[in-house]
Parts: sequence; C-alpha cells; structure tokens
Amino acid sequence: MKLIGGETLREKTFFVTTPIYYPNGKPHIGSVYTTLLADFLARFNRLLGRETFFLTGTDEHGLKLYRAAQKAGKQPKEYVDEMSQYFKDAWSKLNIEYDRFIRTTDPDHEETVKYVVERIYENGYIYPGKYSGWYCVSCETYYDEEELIKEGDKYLCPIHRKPVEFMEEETHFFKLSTFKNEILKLINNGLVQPEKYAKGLLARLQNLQDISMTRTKDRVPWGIEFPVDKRFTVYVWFDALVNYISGIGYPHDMGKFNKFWPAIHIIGKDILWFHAVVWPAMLLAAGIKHPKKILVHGFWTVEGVKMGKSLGNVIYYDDLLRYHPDVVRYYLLKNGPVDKDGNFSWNELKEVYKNELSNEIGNLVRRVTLFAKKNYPTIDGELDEDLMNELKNHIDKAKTSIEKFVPSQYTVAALSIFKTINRYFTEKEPWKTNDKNAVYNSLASIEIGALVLYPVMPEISRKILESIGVDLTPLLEYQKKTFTIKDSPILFPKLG
Ligand code: ME8
Repeated sequence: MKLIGGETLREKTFFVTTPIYYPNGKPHIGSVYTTLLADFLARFNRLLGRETFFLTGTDEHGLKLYRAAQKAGKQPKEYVDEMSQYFKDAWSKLNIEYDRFIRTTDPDHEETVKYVVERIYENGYIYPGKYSGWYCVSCETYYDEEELIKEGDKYLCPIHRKPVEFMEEETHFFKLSTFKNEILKLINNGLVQPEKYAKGLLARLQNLQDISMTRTKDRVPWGIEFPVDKRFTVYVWFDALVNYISGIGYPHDMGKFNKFWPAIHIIGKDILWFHAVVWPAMLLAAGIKHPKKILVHGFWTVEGVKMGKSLGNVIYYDDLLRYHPDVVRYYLLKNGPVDKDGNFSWNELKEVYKNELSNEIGNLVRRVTLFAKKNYPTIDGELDEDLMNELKNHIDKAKTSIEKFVPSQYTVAALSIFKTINRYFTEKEPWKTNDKNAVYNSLASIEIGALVLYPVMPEISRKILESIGVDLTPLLEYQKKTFTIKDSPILFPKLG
C-alpha cells in the first residue's frame, strides 16, 4: 500500500547544511534548533529512501576566536580543538546524525578555500584597496554608520549592542556589486524561504557595495593565508562559507560533489545577508552553481524575554537535557520559530510532555501492546481501508509541511496519527468484542505512526518499532506484516 505519492522521489539525493558555529561557547537553543531542523529534514529524506548528506561543523578562524583563545590563555588551535568537542558531544546527546563534522581548520577545507579564492582572482573579481569602517567582532562584520546604535559617544552593534571598533587598513575587495542582478533574480525566483525574509534583502541590494575579503596578518593572524598576497589572511566569512562545498569534496572529490551539490542551507535570520547575497556571488565568481534553497528561521525568546549572555537567560543544550533528547526535539520543532520568532517556556514543555507525548503517544502504545501481548502475542490480519485512508491524509499533511518548511505542522500531523489510533482502538473496544482485526490494525497504525515520528523522535520511534517486533522501513510504501509483541514500553514516565 502506497503511503506517499511516488513523485516525491524524482530527486534521488538530498544535501542539507547548518551554519558552522563559532566554538567560543557551548551550543545554545539557537544553534540546537538550527541543527535539529537539518537533522529532521535529513531523517525525513532518508526515510523516503534518498541518499542524504548532512553537513555541520565549527567556524574556527578569525578575530572572535583568536581573542576568545587569548582570554582563555590558550593557543588558538588548542582552544578550538577543545571547544569544538562541545558541539560534537551536544549533537550526539541530542540524537543528531550528521555525515560530516567539518572544522575550518581541517586541512582539506583550508586547501579548498585557497583554491576557490584563486579561481575568483583568476576570473577577475578581486582587487586591492583600502578599507575603513566600524567592525563588530562578535558578528565578524563591518557596519555602515547608519546601521549602528548611537549611545553617548559610542556606536553599538545593532545585534549584540556591544561597542564596534573603527578599523582602517589595506585590504582586497571582492566585486560583490558585479553580481547584483543575478542575485536579485535568484531571490525573486524563491531562493529564500519563508519569502518574507527576502524582503529586507531587496532594499539593501539596491546599493550593493564591494566587500573587503582579507585582513592583514598583523591584525588577524589566525586565519587561512590569502594565496594571492601572503601579507593577508582570508576574511573569516569567506573562509566559513566555503565549508558548504569543501565539506562534500570540492574540488578533491568531484564525483561526490556533483552528486550532492547544490545544497539546502538552514540558517537563522541574522546571517541571511551572507548566505543569500555574499555566498551565491562567491559561487558565481568561482563558476559554481548557486545553492538550491536557503531555509531561514527566526529567533527564540526565553520565557518571553530576548535571550542574551548579559541577561543571563541563555538556554544551553545541557539545560534542555533535563528531558529525554527526543522530547526536547519534539517540543522545539513544535514551537520553533520559523516565519516569526518563537518562545521557549519550561512550563509549556512540561504541558506538551504530559498532554501530547505521555497521554496520546505513550499511553496508546502501552495500552495496545499490553492488550495484544496478553491476547494475541503474534498477530496477523487485514488492513482496514478507512483507517488507512485517514492515516494517509495525515501523512500527506506531514509531507506538505516539509515542502512548505513548516516543521510545527509536521509534529501536529504526527500527533494526529496517534490521536486517530487512540479513537479507533477505543471505539472498537476489542477487550469486549474480541475483534482481533482491530488490534491488528491498531498495531499496523502504530507502526506507521512511529515511522512518521522518526524524523522528530528517532530513539522513541525505534523503541516503538522494536516493541512490536519490526524494523525501521521506508515510509513510501507500507508492507503488511505479522507482529510479534516484544514489550509494552513506558515511553514517557511520569515526571518526578
Ligand atoms: O553565525 N534563536 O555562528 P554562530 C534562534 N559562524 N537562533 C539563534 C539565536 C536565537 N536566540 N541566537 C543565535 C555564525 N541563533 C557563523 C556562521 S556559516 C558559514 C557561519 C542562531 O555560532 C544563529 O542564527 O553565531 C545561527 O544560525 C546560530 O544560532 C549561531 O551561529
């Protein structure tokens, strides 16, 4: 029985990326959410049978990391070696399954950056000059004076609200302005999703300036040497963006690169300019195809308040792990800020745990498996078409939510499957009627529900499948099976 229309598989491969994070602190809810979105999409695509590559990693060069290492009294490499480990640990604890963890200090990445810079130079898009302007070290970016916040005699960064530094130095420019029309076209053709985020770019694109792409080694020694002029290092954003192609083999393994490129990039709204404007221009300048999509999400507030180190309300990944990682995943995907900012609340998380996970999913799996184990430990039957059609309807909604990039609707669709089974099992009353086929159909539906749940809750999904004696199989086509009940798991124990 087909669960999803066959047209879904026209594309055989899927390549998704996260930003590479600055390893100057532990991952927080923002980086957790971006990474979770990528893992969720990667798992959904694997479940459809697509060959999938999921790339994440750490952005380790530049002034910000250099200063963080100095502050910690460490050599930069020693510091980033230690700090990037936090990210690997966090991802493994949150059931994030990536294909490569790239570090910008990886030798193959460094070579690729030099190679790409050389191609852009040969193609005539780099020229020397002088730059002066206000620099925010936390953003690793220059700002125009009118973008800054004035406080007394100081200028503050509009994002970090920290003082910016005035810098004046010799540099090399990248001819970003050359690509204005091509970038406009890409954006008008839907490169950025949700579309509302693209609007802010269009105004800024009208007055597109060339950008500085090197730093003097005196000031920023911690970076990849600029191959055209060895007195400079490559600007950290140029270095970092290249990870999206070095990470899948460009130019060392063109077979792999051609198989997966172009990528779907997942990012937070604060770094849209670099991804939707600078990055496609760099690719065009180097003669490489532009990205397929840039999926953007909004920001988390915490208990209604903007999150920030100075406010002391940052939620780090290990704070979240008070709950089972899959519970965290479910809650974040359900409440996550995609088209607008979203709020994190411990109380709401507790409510979701009780009302949705424990009452709907946990209780159902426990109830049905207990009853089946006692009465029909091995069970076969015929699929109930009406019930299956109802499930297909929910699966369609789940699939549409992925195409439209509305992850919260995916969790709603997954939960609806379990609600449907709950209603079905209750209505059929097999404990009164001895309706064996109703028990069979409840188990088959639980299997389908667990498959749909897999991208959100991979560990819980496997536990459910194991309890009814089946393996994880592709979601496209449902193969009727015999169930042998192994266990009646308590998936979501009562909170202490
Ligand atoms: O930007 N809510 O790294 P980063 C949601 N190295 N998302 C948030 C958030 C919040 N409150 N705060 C931050 C960088 N984020 C660069 C990327 S890619 C070539 C280079 C998101 O460690 C933010 O949008 O600052 C970004 O996606 C990530 O968390 C933090 O990235």
